[in-house]
Amino acid sequence: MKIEAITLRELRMPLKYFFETSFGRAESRRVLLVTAHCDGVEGWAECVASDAPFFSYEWIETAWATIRDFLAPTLIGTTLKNASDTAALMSRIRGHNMAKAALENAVWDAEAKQKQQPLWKLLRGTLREINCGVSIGIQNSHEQLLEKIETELAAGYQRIKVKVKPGWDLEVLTKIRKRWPDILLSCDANSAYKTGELDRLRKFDDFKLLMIEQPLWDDDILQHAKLQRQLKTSICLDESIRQARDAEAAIELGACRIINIKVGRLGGFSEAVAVHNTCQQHGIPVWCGGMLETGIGRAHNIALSTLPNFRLPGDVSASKRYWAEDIVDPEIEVSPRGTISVSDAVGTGYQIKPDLIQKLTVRSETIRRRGAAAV
Ligand code: OSB
Ligand code: MG
Repeated sequence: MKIEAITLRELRMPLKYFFETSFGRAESRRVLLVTAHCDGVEGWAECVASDAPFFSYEWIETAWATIRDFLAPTLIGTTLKNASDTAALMSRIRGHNMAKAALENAVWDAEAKQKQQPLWKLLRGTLREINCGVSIGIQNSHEQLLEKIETELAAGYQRIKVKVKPGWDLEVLTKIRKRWPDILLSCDANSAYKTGELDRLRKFDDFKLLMIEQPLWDDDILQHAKLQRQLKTSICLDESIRQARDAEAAIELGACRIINIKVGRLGGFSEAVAVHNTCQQHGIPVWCGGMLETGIGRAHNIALSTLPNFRLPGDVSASKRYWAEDIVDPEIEVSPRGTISVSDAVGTGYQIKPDLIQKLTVRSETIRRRGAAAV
């Protein structure tokens, strides 16, 4: 498989409803799409870097520049046996996992199309139906959050995750549990707490949560291990796990009992599979996280979620929760049982909509063998 060129596109897409985490509110997304042109086949992927460096240091501009100036040039002109070979070629560039993931995943998509196989099979998935939960942001009022939860439960979602931060936590969780004593419920702090807040964090044990996701610093493992010993509630790590070695360290230190796998945060499908396998060997269940993706990233999350250790419902939910019109056909739909059935079609089973993508594109650039050329 020869990589001939890489196209970058930035789209602007308004979110149907704002999404607020402990680090701020998003009303729209700048979406970075990557196309790998390989032997007449086009592989597509989405870079999950956000509009601002809050979730991690990466954001749209660093991803674009790093792909254009460093990552794409290491791949263009090379002939690969498998998509997973891209990871070694890009390893000289330190960090920038979301940028790397977009390239690697675009090549996986191309490989699946070239081999006329479903992507999930190429990834050695086994599950034919994946279990879905939702992540619900911080709202303007407690009542608004309760209403949202009611809507999502009625739609069939199997697990509700709410975002928390100091001041939007114990009181609202009390109200949720009072109304729904038995639902599968978890929370995500996105690093909003410090070790000095142990008394507050211990109160989370009253809510029978499936997990508390990333309570402490985004780059920490040791303090999470100390905290896990003080809590009954299972800690799940998201931001802290950037590669399989981090998962190994976290498991060995007892920093978490569950791990969230995000293919963008981990630098691509091959490292995501490695984290999955490490967790499986140690009896740690994983689930697939989300980054407010369009259908392109969402379709990749679905393929990954077919691996057997994805034992908990993921943040993989329907297109219509985020977008007035998604950029794939069919849109991602969730059954009334809160599941997505995985297609046997070649690639992801979701086709891109070129006209809509063209309409939403605000800039694009194709990188070829000799330097970059604007399109
Ligand atoms: O921490 O899981 C997170 C969205 C943006 C950044 C970080 C996170 C999230 C979510 C949304 O929780 C999950 C989704 O895509 O539905
Ligand atoms: Mg998270």
